[in-house]
Amino acid sequence: MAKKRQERTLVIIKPDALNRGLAGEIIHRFERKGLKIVGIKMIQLDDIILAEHYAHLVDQPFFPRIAKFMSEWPVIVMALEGLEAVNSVRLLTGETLGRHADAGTIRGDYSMSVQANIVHASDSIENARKELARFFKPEELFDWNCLDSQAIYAEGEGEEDDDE
Ligand code: IDP
Ligand code: MG
Repeated sequence: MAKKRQERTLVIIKPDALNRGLAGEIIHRFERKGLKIVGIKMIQLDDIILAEHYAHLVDQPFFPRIAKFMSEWPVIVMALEGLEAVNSVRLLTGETLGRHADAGTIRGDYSMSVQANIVHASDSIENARKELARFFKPEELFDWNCLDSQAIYAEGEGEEDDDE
């Protein structure tokens, strides 16, 4: 099997989570999993960045509602790092429609909605790279050595070919 590498991925804590006082719980879930926060800030999105970010949805009839929802309040953007972080964060996030998402996932535990579904998470390594560049300046992302990483991973994990 191919080498597993440290990846970075983008999470957006959406306005419904902020309005419901869930931001801390969401951040806590990612931290407890063992994902490393390498960037975090509050920003207000506008129509231009939302049209880019949701380019795959701009022609959908519900797009104006999403754009209004996502720009009416601030959001928290987060960059998370870990081995196979893109997939790991998607698994923690759960499927798009909150009321169908598996219990135990963030959307499954906190959302009943398709639009108000608590978080955005990048869906591929390529999109994570683009989305991180869209929302963070290089100097806002930090390379730091987390002391806990020796407990989170086995020695050498991710450095050698993994044949599981
Ligand atoms: P994802 O967030 O699970 O990756 P996408 O299909 O990329 O799902 O959609 C992006 C966001 O657009 C969703 O998280 C959701 O907030 C919103 N959205 C997707 N489909 C619908 C819909 O049918 N109605 C309203 N909002 C939607
Ligand atoms: Mg998506």
